[in-house]
Amino acid sequence: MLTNNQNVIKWVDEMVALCKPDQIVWIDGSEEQLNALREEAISTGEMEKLNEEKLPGCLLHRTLPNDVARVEARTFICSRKEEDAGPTNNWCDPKEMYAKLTPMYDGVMKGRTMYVIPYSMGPIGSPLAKVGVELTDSIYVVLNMDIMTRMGKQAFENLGETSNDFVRGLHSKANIDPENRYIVHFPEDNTIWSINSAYGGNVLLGKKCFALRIASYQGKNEGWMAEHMLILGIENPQGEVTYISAAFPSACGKTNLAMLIPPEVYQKQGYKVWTVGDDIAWLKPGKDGRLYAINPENGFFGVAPGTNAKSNFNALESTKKNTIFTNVAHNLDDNTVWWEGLDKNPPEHAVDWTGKPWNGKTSEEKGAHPNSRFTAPAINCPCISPEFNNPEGVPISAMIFGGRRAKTAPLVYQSFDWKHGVFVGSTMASETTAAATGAVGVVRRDPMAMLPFCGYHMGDYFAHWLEMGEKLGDKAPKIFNVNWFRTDDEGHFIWPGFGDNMRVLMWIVARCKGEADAVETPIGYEPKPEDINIEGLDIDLDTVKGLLNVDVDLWKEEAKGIREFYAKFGNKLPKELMDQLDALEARLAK
Ligand code: OXD
Ligand code: MN
Repeated sequence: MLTNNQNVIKWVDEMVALCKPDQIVWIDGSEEQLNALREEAISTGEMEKLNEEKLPGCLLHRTLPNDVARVEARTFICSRKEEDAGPTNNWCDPKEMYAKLTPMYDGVMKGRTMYVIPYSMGPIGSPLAKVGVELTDSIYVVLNMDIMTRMGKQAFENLGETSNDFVRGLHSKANIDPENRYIVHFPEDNTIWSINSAYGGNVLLGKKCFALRIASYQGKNEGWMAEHMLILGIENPQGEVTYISAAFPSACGKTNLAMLIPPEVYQKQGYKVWTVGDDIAWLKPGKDGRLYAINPENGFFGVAPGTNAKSNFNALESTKKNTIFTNVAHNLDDNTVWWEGLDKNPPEHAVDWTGKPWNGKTSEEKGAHPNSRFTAPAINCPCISPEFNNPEGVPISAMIFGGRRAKTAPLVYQSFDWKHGVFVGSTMASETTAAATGAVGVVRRDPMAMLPFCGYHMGDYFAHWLEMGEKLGDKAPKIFNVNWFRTDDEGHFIWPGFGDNMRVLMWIVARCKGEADAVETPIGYEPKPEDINIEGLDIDLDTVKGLLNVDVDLWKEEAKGIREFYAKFGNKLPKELMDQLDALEARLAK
């Protein structure tokens, strides 16, 4: 046992009595213990050791084909009152859910070892950090949690001997039975139960389950925010850094933006970009009244396909050592890994993500699953921020929302004020692409990119955003919306994206510093086209004008769509947001 905290000990005892493992191993986080677990996982075939020269310390793992992604349909928020979960979450009465799951956990770890993982979300000792304990029967989970969190004894030291403020996570692979797979949150009990999955997003309970679903609920009660946001810093040639956080729905390039490489025009002048986080931000007002953010995670759980030296050099570099690869192709020629979009040279002698022999030169099938992942330590990232471990976090000057919109949303606009910014975030949307199943071009609303991750009623969540704005007053970050994905009539992206997105961020930074003008439109403030720097790009000023165009007819349709969406929230929708919608419609009608 690594702690004298009776709350922890009592709960672990109860869960042991329920799951009946053969053995209990408390994870202290020492390299010695972790190495023994790596060896054990390699010896049983759970993990494969990769080329020690090319990928030192790296491991490969495959999950079952029925277990490759988060399962939103089987994810529950079990608050006591149904209305506290709201219309966007699956809900079940907590008593009923405990009664249903308890028999499934009964004896589930017979013949297995239970690992007790203490971890901190956020730097140890940070006033913004929180402790969790995950019980699991999976070595894969232990090794991933080691990368993604501050794991081990130190987390218990942070908790202290008497505190009860830790998140209780119980995970069992059980039989990886998709019919009995459950990812369940009991926000009022600080508890997460996950069963019958071994896929990262469902089982690394510190990430989406704790750091977003449970933490968003805690943040509402405790006066802070847990958001699905990347955090980056832009350093100017004078050495001043401006921090920005940004929320995009899954698969809209958060990791790419977080790690962007400045275009040459800015590099020449001495600008730098620093990554603080690529997925989750915890934000709290600091002593000076500004909003400070930490990245509660300690690594990146990134999507592998499409990651290459051009699309995201820094992410690729991050995966060169001490990384776990899940569901990518295994190159047997040199015992390395490959995924679609890595390079134009797929291996001929390989094993695909399902474990079958695979020839990348001739096969029609994909070598890596589209949701295959790398779990990479943040310290591997060449542009990791020097403030990454700062317990106080970094002050946020701007918050950005965005999604994939072919025509409606312009390249960038700024909200009129915080309230209007909350409106913009609450109406965030993406259009489905051909990559997803179902119809193309359908608008999916995903407020603040939190639709699958908000642990309580989204109407209350919007109200919490509005309250935070009241509290922050004129120190509140400025709120912007971006859209990298406008297309021309042939469906081609107009804006180059990737590193060139920095050109848009530079206008945002200038706005925060009061150094750039803006034009007022019915939807918000826009840059003058000439204020977007296009030096060295293949596009001209007219193209920028086009990218900034606000099509009033499309926006009238958009407003109708928002009204329909808002109806879902009933009387929990803050009146301020309905007022914002009315005001938008009035401006469009002028
Ligand atoms: C993720 C997601 O894995 O948002 O980060 O789905
Ligand atoms: Mn995410």
